[in-house]
Amino acid sequence: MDEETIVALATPPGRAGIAVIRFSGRRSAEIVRRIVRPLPDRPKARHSYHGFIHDEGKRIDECLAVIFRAPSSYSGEDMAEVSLHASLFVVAETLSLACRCGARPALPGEFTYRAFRNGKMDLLQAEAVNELIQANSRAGALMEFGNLEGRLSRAVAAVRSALLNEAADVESAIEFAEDQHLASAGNSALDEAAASLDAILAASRFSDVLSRGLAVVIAGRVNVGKSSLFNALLLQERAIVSALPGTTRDFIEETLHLDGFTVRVTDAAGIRPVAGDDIENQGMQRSLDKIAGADAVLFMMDASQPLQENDLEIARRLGAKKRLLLANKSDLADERAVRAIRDAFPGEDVHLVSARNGDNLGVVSAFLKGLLRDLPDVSGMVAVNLRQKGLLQALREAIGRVRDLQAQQPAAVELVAEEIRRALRIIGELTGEVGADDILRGVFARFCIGK
Ligand SMILES: Nc1nc2c(ncn2[C@@H]2O[C@H](COP(=O)(O)OP(=O)(O)OP(=O)(O)O)[C@@H](O)[C@H]2O)c(=O)[nH]1
Ligand SMILES: [Mg+2]
Repeated sequence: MDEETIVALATPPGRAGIAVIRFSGRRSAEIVRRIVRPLPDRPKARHSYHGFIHDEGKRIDECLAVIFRAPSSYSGEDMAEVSLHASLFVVAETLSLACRCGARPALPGEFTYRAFRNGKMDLLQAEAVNELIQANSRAGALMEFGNLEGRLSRAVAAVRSALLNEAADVESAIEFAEDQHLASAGNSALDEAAASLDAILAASRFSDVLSRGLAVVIAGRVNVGKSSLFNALLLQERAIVSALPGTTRDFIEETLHLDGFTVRVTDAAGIRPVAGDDIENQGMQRSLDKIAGADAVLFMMDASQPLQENDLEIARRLGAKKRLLLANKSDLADERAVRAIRDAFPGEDVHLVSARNGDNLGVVSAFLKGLLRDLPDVSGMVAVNLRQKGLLQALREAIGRVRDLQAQQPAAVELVAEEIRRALRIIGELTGEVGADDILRGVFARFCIGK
């Protein structure tokens, strides 16, 4: 398959200043020379040539072309990049022209897959390319770039070398029947490996938050002003606000960027015990689901009206979620209502705000920033995705079994050797050295086309 030359748009489809069309494979330069003129017979590598895209003798756009020669390219193969105007029509025409000249449209992730096959990067680094593109926070992006530069690969390589050393000792113990030697051998390297895996796994909880962003839901009974707060946070009239209870029927989700993090804010349908109709009921169920999946809740009550049993019922449903208590409509605040709210939440701060006027809404951004500050400093952490996490856990367990078996008297050397081989196989799966094709396909299918 690597014999074929592939082509794809590497920039997002749409109208923009420029678009980049990328080629990989032996015929890259030849195909580009047929499309882009003038180009010399043997273009210099990594040199930017100015020219025009020609379709059957007609110039259709002006462009810059760069040729790369194997192995000094992203994929490790001969490659080319053509930058042209990001016009939907010119890009489509250039791609079809490239295909008529012998290129084939690339599959998702195929450029990176080739880089992996050609040894430019291991599977962990290839995955980091995609995770970096998808990262939803500055910190997450930095962690992924760390992996692209080999941070996770190096951590795994250290575990591998500890295992290989151990394997050598075990083999010689088997050969010379020296059980004692094995049992007494210091195993600090394996213990260090286990500790480093523990640290990576402990941090993986946070890499999850970093990659998907922090999820925050605005919850409360109908008509308290949830959508008004949502709009105020987004600085736009996104959700419909009205005096009619039950205005918001489905949830609306938007993202905010705060201190380099993505916060996904959800405006949920108001929750009330006897719902107006089936649509509203479904909306309420979705609200409850959203609350269950949230990292924190902005719980809103109405300072202008007596506290209702329903308010308390919803508060109970929040369980142990991190929450900010808001008493909205401070401009119409009723003293007794506010006192009742405060009494209902002893030991917790209740903030009087006005979503409509913007009064005191600073407490909301302070709360969100507080949540982000609670995240640990990630600069020293290693990002892991779900696939990697499962394998790292299995690896950690295998090392635990090795240590347990070694502690037995007499040490079960054959079993230890078997367990070490198992651990090494897991490492091979992590880095992609042993990989069933479907695992590889699954990993690269998550990429976008052109990467
Ligand atoms: N006086 C005053 N009215 C407000 C304030 N915030 C919201 N309102 C009004 O309260 C009514 C309900 O506001 P929404 O934001 O639609 O309330 P909601 O909680 O999203 O309502 P549902 O979607 O029906 O659950 C509207 O008439 C708003 O203008 C406020 O701070 N002060
Ligand atoms: Mg609403």
